[in-house]
Amino acid sequence: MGTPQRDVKVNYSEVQKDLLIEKHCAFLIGYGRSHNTYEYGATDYLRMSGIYWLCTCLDLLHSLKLIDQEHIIDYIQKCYDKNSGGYSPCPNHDPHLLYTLSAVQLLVQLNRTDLIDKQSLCSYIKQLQQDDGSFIGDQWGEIDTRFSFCAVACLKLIDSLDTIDIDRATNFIMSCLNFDGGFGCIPGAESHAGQIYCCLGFLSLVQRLDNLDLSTRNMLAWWLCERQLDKSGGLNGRPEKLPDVCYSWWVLASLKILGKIQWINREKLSKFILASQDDETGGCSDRPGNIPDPFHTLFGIAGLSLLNTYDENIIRKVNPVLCMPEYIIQKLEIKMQLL
Ligand code: GRG
Repeated sequence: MGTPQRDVKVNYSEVQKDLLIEKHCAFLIGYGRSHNTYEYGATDYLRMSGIYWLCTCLDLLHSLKLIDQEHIIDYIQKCYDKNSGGYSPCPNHDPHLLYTLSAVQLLVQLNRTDLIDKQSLCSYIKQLQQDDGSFIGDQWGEIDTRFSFCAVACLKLIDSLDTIDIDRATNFIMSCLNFDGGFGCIPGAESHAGQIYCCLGFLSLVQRLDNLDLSTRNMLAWWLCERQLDKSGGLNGRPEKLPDVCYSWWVLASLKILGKIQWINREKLSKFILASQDDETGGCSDRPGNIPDPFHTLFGIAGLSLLNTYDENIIRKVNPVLCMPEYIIQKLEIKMQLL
């Protein structure tokens, strides 16, 4: 008998089994409007990404038309820092690669790429690349494979990948590969499903997945499918951690890139995501019974999209690398590598 897994107990005979589309849309729209709550004030530092989670989820649910798009475009413009060429999470904060990607994704999604100053954006991203190929997120110098992903995702969306040194950037990503087949945030750091998504997404966007040999791909896919917990059916982000709905995205998208999504028990995971919906307020939380938020709502719905649990008329197909509706990626003819 193996070591017991850390897991949560879900009473599947009592939890929600239907997808609460209308409630989720109302939850997301309401979240964007509740400006005088404590949560709103306390989340300034990530607002641009919050708007991306909210809009992408609404778009996947065929409901982007329900929000005031002009208001969002106006907000993004206020977060543009013309001195650097990057975007900040909210006005008067410093620009950062994380929020620059969210801003670019939003402008692409809202069909307003005409507002992007491509040249300044490219030079902003270029000056964040270090000699070892890694990227710092902003002027304060933190290095993380998340930022490598953000850099290439932004550049890919504006068709300017040749701005940076791809060979060196790829070498840095490969230097973060661990003995277990996973990737961490810097060389030698513990494998984590979120970082694995960033590194595989990076390799997919620059079409260098061939850097991973067959045995590494299989070991990594095995590590990823071991994230599914027997009892709850939810996924965790690394061994000995509790399941969390957001890993339905980071793990599944990684498996999709590796061509191994069928290694997950689809039915059990769908049930876990549905059980994490709040049937009073709408929205999904990290695990059943907790408080919902737009982050877990997007990654729950996007996970269901990857699992093909629902027809495309209900949940649109999501692109597994950029986490944007597939119809947009196809319209832009953006090519990426999937195994
Ligand atoms: C376009 C979808 C998209 C993403 C942009 C920012 C980024 C690129 C990716 C983030 C990847 C990542 C690191 C996700 C993990 C997020 C998370 C829930 C971290 C929590 O980590 P811990 O250690 O939690 O607090 P665990 O679950 O390990 O206990």
